[in-house]
Amino acid sequence: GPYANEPMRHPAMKINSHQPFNGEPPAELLMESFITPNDLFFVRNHLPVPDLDADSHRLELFGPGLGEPAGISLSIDELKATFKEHTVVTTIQCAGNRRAEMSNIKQVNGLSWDTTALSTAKWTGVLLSDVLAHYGVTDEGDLEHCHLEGLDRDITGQCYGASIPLATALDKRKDVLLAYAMNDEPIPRDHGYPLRAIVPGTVGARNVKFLGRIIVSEEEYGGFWQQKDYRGFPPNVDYATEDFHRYAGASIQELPVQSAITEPKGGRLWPLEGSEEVDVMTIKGYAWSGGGRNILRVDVSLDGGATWQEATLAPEATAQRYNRAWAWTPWTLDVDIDDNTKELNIVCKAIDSSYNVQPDTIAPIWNMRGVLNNAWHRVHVPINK
Ligand code: MTE
Ligand code: MO
Repeated sequence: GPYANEPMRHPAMKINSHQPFNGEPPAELLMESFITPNDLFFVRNHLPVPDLDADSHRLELFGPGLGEPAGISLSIDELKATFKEHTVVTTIQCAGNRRAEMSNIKQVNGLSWDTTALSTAKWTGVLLSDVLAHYGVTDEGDLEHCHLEGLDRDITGQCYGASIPLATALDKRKDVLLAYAMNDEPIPRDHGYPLRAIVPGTVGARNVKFLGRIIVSEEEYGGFWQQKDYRGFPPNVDYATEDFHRYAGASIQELPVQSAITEPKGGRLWPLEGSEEVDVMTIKGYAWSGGGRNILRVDVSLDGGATWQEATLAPEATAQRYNRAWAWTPWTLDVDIDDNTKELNIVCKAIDSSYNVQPDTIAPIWNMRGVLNNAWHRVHVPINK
């Protein structure tokens, strides 16, 4: 069948679907390093993983300026030979990250991701802005969109594809990459071998893997995942009232500010059996915002949001340039646990460089697709000392 030739996966991945393969790493392993090892990077596939070859791979470009109507065709070696190499450390987050919590409010449609449908890698490739500038592509006139098409296909031949604003593609400070390496290795098959679009600060869905075609256009990409999925819906629209034509909200591009607690785990007695340290709890988590917006602060509450303390932010994160903070911000907070503490209601919320804040509850941002859950993350931890 179509899934006969899938790559090997790390046995620790929590599998949300087998065919296509979708998995997220255990939170404790994910938080062990700023850069996620390739085999622990979450995987979100809509289709079977194609069997491609870097040596014979061609990237085709179409649209005004790009050799219309025949287009331009480039090998990966030609890309490397013609354009300057560029490296970006960026976090990719799926729009469905933290969907499981949203489905507790009311049923949603989609994979049940916990808090780790995001990962961080160092990507190397060439800047899409350099490639487009080389051929004289500008966003003058009515050109507004840049389509990115993958070479993974369903049984009817339909491929995965998406589009980003042409303004994003053209802006060299947005660091959009045509990447051929992930953490200094050829990109693993699950993550887009041999070529992938990296669109920092933008929802995972637009970071098109197995990249085969780029089309500059007046129109947004017409494919299913651009038109019918990865769009926002209001909380009053559910599958009973759904009308895609009327309610097709704008496509999701740059993501909102996000944070989550990764340790301790909610509902599990603390300290864990066999722990030596019973007086200090180290709370760990991550924060991240779209559009390159830096994380200015992470506030943590132990009492459900009544009082707050400031978490310590990872230095690799705070060193990122202003509004080019493509990578996440891991954070920690050590708290003293005295013998009278019977439980903690831990909450976190992050503030980004636009002073955007996270909504305190999920219900007002509930949507039938279960995307964009960035409400305060809450874990209840019973204490047993
Ligand atoms: N690109 C292709 N060609 N096919 C896909 O299924 N999934 C998208 C995006 N790019 C997808 C794709 C989605 S929804 C996400 S969240 C990211 O890839 C996930 O990237 P990863 O699997 O490397 O974590
Ligand atoms: Mo996604």
